[in-house]
Amino acid sequence: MSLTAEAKRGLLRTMLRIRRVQERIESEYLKDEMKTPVHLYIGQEAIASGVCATLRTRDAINSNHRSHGHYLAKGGDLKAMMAELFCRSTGCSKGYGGSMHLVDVEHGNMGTSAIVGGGIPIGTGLGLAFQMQKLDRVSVVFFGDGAADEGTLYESLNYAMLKKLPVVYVMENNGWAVCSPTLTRQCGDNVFHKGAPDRLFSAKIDGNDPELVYETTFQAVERARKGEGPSFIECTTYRILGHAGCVAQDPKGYRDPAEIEAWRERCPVCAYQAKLVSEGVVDAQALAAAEAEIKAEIDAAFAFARQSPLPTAADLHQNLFCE
Ligand SMILES: Cc1ncc(C[n+]2csc(CCOP(=O)(O)OP(=O)(O)O)c2C)c(N)n1
Repeated sequence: MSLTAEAKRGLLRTMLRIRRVQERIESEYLKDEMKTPVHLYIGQEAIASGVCATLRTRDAINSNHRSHGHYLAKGGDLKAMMAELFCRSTGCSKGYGGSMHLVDVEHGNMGTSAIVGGGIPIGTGLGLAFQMQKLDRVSVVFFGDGAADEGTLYESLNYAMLKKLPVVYVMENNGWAVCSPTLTRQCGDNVFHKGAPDRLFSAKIDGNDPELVYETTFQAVERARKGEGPSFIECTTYRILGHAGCVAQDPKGYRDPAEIEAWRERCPVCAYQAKLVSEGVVDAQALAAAEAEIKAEIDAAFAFARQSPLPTAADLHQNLFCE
């Protein structure tokens, strides 16, 4: 499955847009206008971009606390996302959810859970619903290596394999869960790396390579659409910034600065940009135009969020579920 030049430009544009949005949030966070914790996605952009480029609007994704990249790559509206971070009633969750609860059902952003591992059974259930309703839709679940320590993954995978559900499990192994490195929590390679030829397609790939992420996910999604069951894709990557908040708020000290520097040098956005320039797929003029467009979009989204009304006290009684 080789990508066209247009598809490659699309991948780069998605990655660049996510990166610039994250940088702007980071730079404005200490103003304390966004009354929500934020978990930034800088360094992991190739995963959301590569995976979501294989999906149709009606396909579903389920994600976690670090969800800005997933939401945007799946077609979520930036204005509604920023309004949500500013806790405004125009937000994608009407200001009830904040950064960790982005929803946009129209584009298949079915929800995000701040409970680590919580989205995995929900995404599995969506796959079951699609199968039972005979819908040609695929469910993708994004989760971190920390969530892979949770029992929900194993229960969900077992059930998805048993029922051959159209679910793609995307584990983003960024090396850390808050301050704990992966290898102090997991004994080497996960058992699912071996897969099971007739029940589970499994791959461990470089999550900083957007084309590899695209190609691998494409296979998994095709398989799901044909009724051949679930897939497990582990993408190795790195969280460049702190676990939550902006740089100034990161406790530091738990990671070797040399490790961070080495991964900064492998920045997926810079590397892909350089690759596409060397292939003649983009040039400096096109890149400058994309940067200008993205900046204008971000300016407009921040202005929209700031000008939007806060929810009112009466809104507290809306959207409640009670029998
Ligand atoms: C069930 C549960 N346990 C603990 C937490 C606290 N917590 C929030 S994020 C996080 C780390 C998650 O790590 P990972 O899944 O690797 O995602 P990453 O933050 O690295 O993207 C933890 C432990 C939580 N929210 N839910």
